[in-house]
Amino acid sequence: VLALLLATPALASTNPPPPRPRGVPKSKASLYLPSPDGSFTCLDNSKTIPFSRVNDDYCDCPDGSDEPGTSACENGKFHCMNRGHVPGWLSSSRVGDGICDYDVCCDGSDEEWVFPGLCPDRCAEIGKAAREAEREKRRINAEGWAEREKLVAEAAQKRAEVEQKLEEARAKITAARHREALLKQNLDEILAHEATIAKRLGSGGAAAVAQKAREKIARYQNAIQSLRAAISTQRERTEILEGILDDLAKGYNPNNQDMAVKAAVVGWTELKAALVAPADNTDVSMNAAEIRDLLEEEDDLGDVIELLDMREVEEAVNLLWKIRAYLPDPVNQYLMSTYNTVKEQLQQYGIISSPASPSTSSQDSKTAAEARSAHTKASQEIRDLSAQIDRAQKDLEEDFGQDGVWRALKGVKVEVVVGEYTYELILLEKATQRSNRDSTRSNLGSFSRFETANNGGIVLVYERGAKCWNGPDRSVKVYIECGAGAGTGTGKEMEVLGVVEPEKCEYAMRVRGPVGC
Ligand code: MAN
Repeated sequence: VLALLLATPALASTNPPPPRPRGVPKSKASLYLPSPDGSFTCLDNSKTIPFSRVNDDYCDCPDGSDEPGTSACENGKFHCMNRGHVPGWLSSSRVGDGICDYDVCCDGSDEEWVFPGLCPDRCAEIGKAAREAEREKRRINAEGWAEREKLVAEAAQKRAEVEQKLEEARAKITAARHREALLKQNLDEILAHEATIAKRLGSGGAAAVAQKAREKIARYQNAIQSLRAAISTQRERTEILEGILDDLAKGYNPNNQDMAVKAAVVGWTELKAALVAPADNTDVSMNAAEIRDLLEEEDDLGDVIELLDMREVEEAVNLLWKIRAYLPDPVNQYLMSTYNTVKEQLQQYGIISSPASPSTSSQDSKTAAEARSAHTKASQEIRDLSAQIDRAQKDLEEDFGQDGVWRALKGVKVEVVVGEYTYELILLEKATQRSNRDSTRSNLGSFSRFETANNGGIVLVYERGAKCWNGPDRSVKVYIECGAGAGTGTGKEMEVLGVVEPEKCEYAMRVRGPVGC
């Protein structure tokens, strides 16, 4: 017995291994050896049965392990070796049912024991095709990965551009805020200044100021009048004296040797030669002291003149409105109706524009209007820059997937015709279904998020599309697969492999592109 025991290992190495029950892989062969007492223990250790009941077409073990090669156990699994291809596991129900399950058991072993010859071994051919498909898949993957790198670089470039724009906008907004503050201050100063003038005109009474101006003008006129009279008297006197001197120069006797007369004649002759004849209309300078007094007098005339200078036609109208406050009612009514009629006619003929621009206060003078417009522009610039900053910040916070690669594809359009519809996918934005018959469009939803598919792939989820009649809002799940993409034009990076509608108004799309790698 001892010798026999010692010899056993040697025997085992030379003898062929004991036959495995049908449907058991080599890796589990040791579990299907009869025990010394000829029994078999279910693989879940729940039961021990006589070994003869393995593969007897009756299910004993709760885990189905006693029937690896028959269809007796519901939860059993049949192993096929598939030499020349990869081994497969077929669920027991498909064993010995008269159907060749080449998709799992290319060697036909699932039927061989019941229907010998029904399913000849096709593993050589199926294995070769599978290996070719695998090679093709790897090639597509490699291509996809290479393209993906380019997309990642493109996405990084785009991100850098957004960051730069953000930085620029931030720098600009600081300067713009400063400018806006200065323009606001300028506008406020102008408005305050004009308000003071208007108030002075208002409280003192425009009529009173006008009266003052009239009085002042009358005083100027009187002053000029009296100066003119004085000048005229002086001129007459001068003419008489010049006549006397001329007579003396012509009629005197030089032989008399009267030195006084001679000196007078010589002096006059020289002076006359040097004098320029006065123009008739020259107003000789006014009484300087009187004019200075008039100008230095403290009053509102300067303000009136300033105001009239500042305000052009419209402003003159504004002034008119202020004056209206001091006019008696009947005059006011007449003025109003005339004003309105003229205004309407002018508008009708397009001579003046009808509605006042909302940003300009109708009370603004030209200077104030310009200051207000400059300030409004500066405020608008701040709003624009602020919107730019918001957009850039939001963009930088957005989820663009791993390496931010999707940034390169946001907004890219991918289209495919399937049956009676054309499906249009705007990556990370929206999806549409268009009828090829009448071009009516259904909104299939807006991009809401990334999801991970069961196989680990990326899924784009589009939701809240047009409501389906008697159904949900339309939505699409886009399953992305790895590959270079073979589309053309925009979206050439992506290729739509198929669109289905597994549930009413719930669509599933398969798209291949580098972003799926
Ligand atoms: C349209 C399309 C279809 C959808 C039906 C539901 O015809 O959007 O895809 O199934 O509406 O009524």
